[in-house]
Amino acid sequence: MTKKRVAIVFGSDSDWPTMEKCVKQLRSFGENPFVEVMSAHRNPQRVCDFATNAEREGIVVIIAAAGMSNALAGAIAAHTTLPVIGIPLVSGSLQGFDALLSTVQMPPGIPVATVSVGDAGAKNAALLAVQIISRFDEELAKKYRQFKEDQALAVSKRNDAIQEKLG
Ligand code: RP5
Repeated sequence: MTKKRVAIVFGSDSDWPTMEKCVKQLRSFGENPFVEVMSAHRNPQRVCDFATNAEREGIVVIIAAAGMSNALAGAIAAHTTLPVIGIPLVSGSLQGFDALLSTVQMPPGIPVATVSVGDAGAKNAALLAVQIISRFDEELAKKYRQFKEDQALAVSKRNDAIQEKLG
């Protein structure tokens, strides 16, 4: 396992079923992420301390996820110069639409790279973090190229199965 270059933080332990997928995807590339539950609304001081110190601790990319009114990604971006990837999570009566808007609609000057809502976003956030780190880690870049090739092959195999059914 490599040193912790990616931090994955999320607003509640209730987000874990989705965020576990993000952790697993990163681990599949040999990354060993820092993981912590923290909430911009419920324990804001911890969020501020984490974001302020992350770069000094060796973190390169921060993935921040929350449901409902997702302030986590934006609050972290306010306190760091590291790239922040935001995942809007499905939670509450609006099922992630609220989190999507609050994550993606950052004011100019404070970017948050927002990925899809929910499980797809959790997976894509991990892949995006890998792509960023790959720019200065050739071993990781090789793994990512392989991942893309495997994915393309899987699609082609699925197409073969459909073509067979068609006769
Ligand atoms: C958000 O509120 C969390 O990220 C979670 O998605 C949602 C509900 O949190 P809990 O009430 O389940 O702790 O801040």
